[in-house]
Amino acid sequence: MSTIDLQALIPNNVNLGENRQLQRALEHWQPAFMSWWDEMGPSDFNAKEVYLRTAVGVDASGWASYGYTPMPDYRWGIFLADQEENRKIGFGDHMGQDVWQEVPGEYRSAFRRLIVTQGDTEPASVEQQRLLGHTAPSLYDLRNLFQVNVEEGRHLWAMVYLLHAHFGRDGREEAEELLTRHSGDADKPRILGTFNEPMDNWLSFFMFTYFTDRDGKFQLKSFAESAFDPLARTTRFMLTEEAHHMFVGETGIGRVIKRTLEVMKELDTDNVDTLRKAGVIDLPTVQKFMNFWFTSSLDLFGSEASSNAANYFSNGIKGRPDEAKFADHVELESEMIIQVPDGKGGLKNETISTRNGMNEITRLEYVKDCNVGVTRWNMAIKRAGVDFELSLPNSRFRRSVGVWSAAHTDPQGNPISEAEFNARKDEWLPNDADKTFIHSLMQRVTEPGKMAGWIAPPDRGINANAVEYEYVKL
Ligand code: BYC
Repeated sequence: MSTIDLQALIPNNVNLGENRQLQRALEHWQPAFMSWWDEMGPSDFNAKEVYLRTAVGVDASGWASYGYTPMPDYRWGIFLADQEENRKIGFGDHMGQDVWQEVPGEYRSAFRRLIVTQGDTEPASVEQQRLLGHTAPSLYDLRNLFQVNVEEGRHLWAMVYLLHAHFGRDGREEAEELLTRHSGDADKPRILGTFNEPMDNWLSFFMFTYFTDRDGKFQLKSFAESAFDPLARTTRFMLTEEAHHMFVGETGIGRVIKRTLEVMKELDTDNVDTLRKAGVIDLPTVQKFMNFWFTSSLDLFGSEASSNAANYFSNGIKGRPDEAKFADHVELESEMIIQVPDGKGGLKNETISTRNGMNEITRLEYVKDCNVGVTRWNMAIKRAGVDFELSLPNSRFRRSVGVWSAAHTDPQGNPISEAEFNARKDEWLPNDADKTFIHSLMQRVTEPGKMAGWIAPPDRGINANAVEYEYVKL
């Protein structure tokens, strides 16, 4: 087991104290991170005590401690999952060889690019969520928002550690750049599309933590297979924290639906205007927000056919999530079929090499996982006797990256003209009226245990505390 130094300026289990140069470089980056947190992190809550979980180790049975902390005092640390003895590369052309403790020169720029892309999303999400604290529907939700925020900050630390420890001067420069690009900035935006989308309401926050954090889960799982062992160990531990973020999304959407169903029953109606007047979010609007955030997150997997993805796989840089469950870990000759536009307003099958299709394989796994929550929400709707079913749109719908980015389809994935898409998009995606309505609901609730009218209370509190617990001392 690795030794954990919690007293150090930067808590860590990587023996940072024994590498003075690296320690100094990271201690130099730390004040820049703190300034970024002050300027771009949760607005106006830095002095408040928040009931937070802090990572203090990597032992599955007890890796976190809970207590009140002002967010700037959160102990952002560097934690890697324990090293596996004799770990071998599990896929690609180097299959069966020893994993690497240092980055091979020929793959340096690919690794750097991927670690920077991953690192960029972490602070981006904190920036997107910066103002949400002002309209939290309860103290419980406010605390969960801040928990997610500090942990995304820790995930940034995780990537910055790799950049500093393994990429020399250009790694240090990239680490600085991670604090200078900003979500939605016209001149220096974040790298990936979804992380520049504005997020000014809690329905979007729950959709983001359900759909976009789940992309994080699948990308981190792919890195957890990497032949570069420090990256694999770093991401394996990040996945432990990530689970709570998706829980926030799944239960958040579930509670919105539950509250709507209660009011539908009380008023005996499914009329959208009546429900909106009663202050709850009608199910068609939930569907529209789902359509938006799900499709945006689909783009994060990259193009269906990607030579980048093939190289990452062949070279052992990035595997498939849960690589062990696939039968063939080399995929040298194998092929798969994807659907592409036929150029005549329809679609056709195209055969590509499996290696080129790695992004699509990961995306398909992701869609399956997204459907688990949808099934659960639909069960609640059915139990309430309401005739409505939520569904994920087809993965050809509203794509900005990949083979479908130049085409238009309806949510079922049938190709349609651009004119038809534009004429009907208000039925499928949040329109101005929907957004204005959702905004009108965003009123802050600060009394412990009380919830805004549009969301049901959670089934239980955090860490065996009551829902009424004072999760943030305002
Ligand atoms: N937006 O060959 P392709 C998370 C670019 S979320 C804008 O298909 P590739 C989190 C692409 O960079 C997980 N651009 O791409 C969640 C490439 O550009 P260049 C984040 C995009 O390389 C919530 C070009 O299009 N982690 O952790 O096969 C809160 C051609 O694309 C987008 C990662 O993403 C896009 N959506 O695959 C907090 C893992 N998609 O080089 C955190 C690291 C693609 O031609 N990244 N492009 O200029 C990767 O593994 C890969 O870069 C991608 C793309 C899977 C994203």
